[in-house]
Amino acid sequence: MDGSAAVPSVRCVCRFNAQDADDCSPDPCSNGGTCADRGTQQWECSCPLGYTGTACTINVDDCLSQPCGAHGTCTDSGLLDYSCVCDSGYDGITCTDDVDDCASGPCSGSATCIDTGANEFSCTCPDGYSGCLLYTSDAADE
Ligand SMILES: [Ca+2]
Ligand SMILES: [Ca+2]
Ligand SMILES: [Ca+2]
Repeated sequence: MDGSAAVPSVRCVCRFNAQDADDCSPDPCSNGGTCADRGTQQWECSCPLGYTGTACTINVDDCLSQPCGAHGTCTDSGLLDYSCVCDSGYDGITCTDDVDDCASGPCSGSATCIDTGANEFSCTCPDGYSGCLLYTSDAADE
């Protein structure tokens, strides 16, 4: 005789709350982001282009990729847009165009102008001429 009463077999079945709350209601995503419920108090926003952050509240810095290059200053101008202010001597949407410093005809009539860089040009005299050079970029304002 072992003295013990028969112990009923007990099985405890634990369950997670099957009714996991909908973490997308109310919608935590801003600016048109799409919410996905990822479990218990977890959610994920898929942000539209131009926005980032866990709730899509951050306006992406459109200057991060340095779209204005080495010769421009970029300003984020809103959603998926930026503007470039070019350094002196450069032009174009992305400031990659070296301004033609000979366009204004800075050399005297018989001299040939050569654009030598940003805000730089030089005038060369044709063979046989001397003293034709009237202006240089040093003398010209700008
Ligand atoms: Ca949930
Ligand atoms: Ca932006
Ligand atoms: Ca130039």
